[in-house]
Amino acid sequence: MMHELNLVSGNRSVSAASLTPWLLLKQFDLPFNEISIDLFRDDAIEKLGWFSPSLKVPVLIHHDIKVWDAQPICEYLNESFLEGRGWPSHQKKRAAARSVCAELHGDFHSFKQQWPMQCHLRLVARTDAALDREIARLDSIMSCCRRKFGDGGDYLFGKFSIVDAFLAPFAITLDSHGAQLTAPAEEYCQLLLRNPHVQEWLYEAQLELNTVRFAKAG
Ligand SMILES: N[C@@H](CCC(=O)N[C@@H](CS)C(=O)NCC(=O)O)C(=O)O
Repeated sequence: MMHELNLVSGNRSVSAASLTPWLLLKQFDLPFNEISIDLFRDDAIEKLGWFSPSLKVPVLIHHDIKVWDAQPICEYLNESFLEGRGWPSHQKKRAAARSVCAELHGDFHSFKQQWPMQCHLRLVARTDAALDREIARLDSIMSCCRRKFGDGGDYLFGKFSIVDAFLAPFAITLDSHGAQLTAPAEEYCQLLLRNPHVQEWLYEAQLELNTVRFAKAG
């Protein structure tokens, strides 16, 4: 069926940025078509060029409107389809949720560079001082926000919000590397990993990896 929202996304196994808006769409039950680009193929750049001004995914296409980059895509969905429900309703929580999202999106350079998301791979938890600091900051974001703002539900600010969609790829990666977290942070990561849509993403990532392995073996 054709829907008015189209999400251009990358591979399930590696495209952390695609997971965020995909999870928001799924969690809020917004129907959408998905255009998947295999970033490992030689023609990826050509295909990205058809859809994406930045030559990166994700891109959201809504009629003649194009939004690229996970953060503005989530904002666009929030204002156009969710009547603000993408963020916590309480102003204090909303301010903190927006700040955490900006930090997750713009910072954590060592984490993103040294531990890129690779679903289903069990990886060695090698770190350096910069990465250790960023893991500690992630832990403190998760445990402090749960403690201070987590009333009304099990997600970071109680009910599911955009910030949880941003933390999902971090949770997958922390888990893949067996990172040692405090109990509240670990509990929150495991909740994200058990989310049925995250499970669906991980299942499809596994299928994708099996297809690659099968093709290589053949
Ligand atoms: N800040 C951007 C990052 C987008 C990004 O880095 N996308 C990667 C995939 S996760 C990409 O499209 N890479 C293009 C390539 O590998 O050719 C966002 O959040 O949307």
